[in-house]
Amino acid sequence: MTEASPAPWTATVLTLFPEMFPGPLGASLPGKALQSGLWALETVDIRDFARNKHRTVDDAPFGGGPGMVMRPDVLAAAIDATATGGEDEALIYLSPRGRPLDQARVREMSALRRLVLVCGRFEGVDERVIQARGMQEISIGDYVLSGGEPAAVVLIDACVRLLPGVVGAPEGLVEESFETGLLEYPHYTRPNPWEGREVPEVLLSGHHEKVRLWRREQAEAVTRTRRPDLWRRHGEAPKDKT
Ligand code: 4FV
Repeated sequence: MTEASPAPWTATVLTLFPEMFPGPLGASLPGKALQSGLWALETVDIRDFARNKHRTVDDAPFGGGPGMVMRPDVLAAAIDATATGGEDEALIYLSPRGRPLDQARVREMSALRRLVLVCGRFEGVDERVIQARGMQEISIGDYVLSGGEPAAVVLIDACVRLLPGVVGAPEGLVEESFETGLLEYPHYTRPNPWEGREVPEVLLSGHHEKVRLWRREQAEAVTRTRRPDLWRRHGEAPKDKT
């Protein structure tokens, strides 16, 4: 009697628009990995937990103001039917008020067993359910989306590509942007020249150490100019990390 293989890394999305999934996650790298069972995607329709015959999931904001707010009771019922609260599981609410998403956080979440992702709509969700259920708020950027679903797709895509067996060349994962705390060096391929533009000579030299050093200099230069915040953090990082 073969014991069942453990469930793969799973993303469970609580949304009012389950038809939005898998969407982009069903194509290319995440799509192939989904087909071959390297990860799993579940959707839960929050409206299935509405309590009245009109299946209402939102209501007017206390204190007045524009728009609507997602009801705490309906969302809590959906969360309670889905989340296990296990320590290898994270309950996340995507929101502009959240902690900015970065590669370190992505790495942590790709190492868990399961993510339960709550996608808000309207003006957002009632604050009490965020507190009562201990949701971790994560933001993908300082702008306002029409819903949390696109943010959930971004987060899941970033995690899935770090899962074992998903990317063909895992060595490529270690030297990419943010893994080294730096932005990535520039890339070139054929044709050379292109529109009269030459590829940097060193990349044609076959001298691996010279290439590695040039790429290093390029990564530092572009980080210094475009992301002084990252460059400062990089400067503070313990030397062996760099
Ligand atoms: C968002 C973000 C975001 C706010 C109101 C959904 C929208 C609507 N989520 N990073 N930026 N969410 O704009 O994660 O409910």
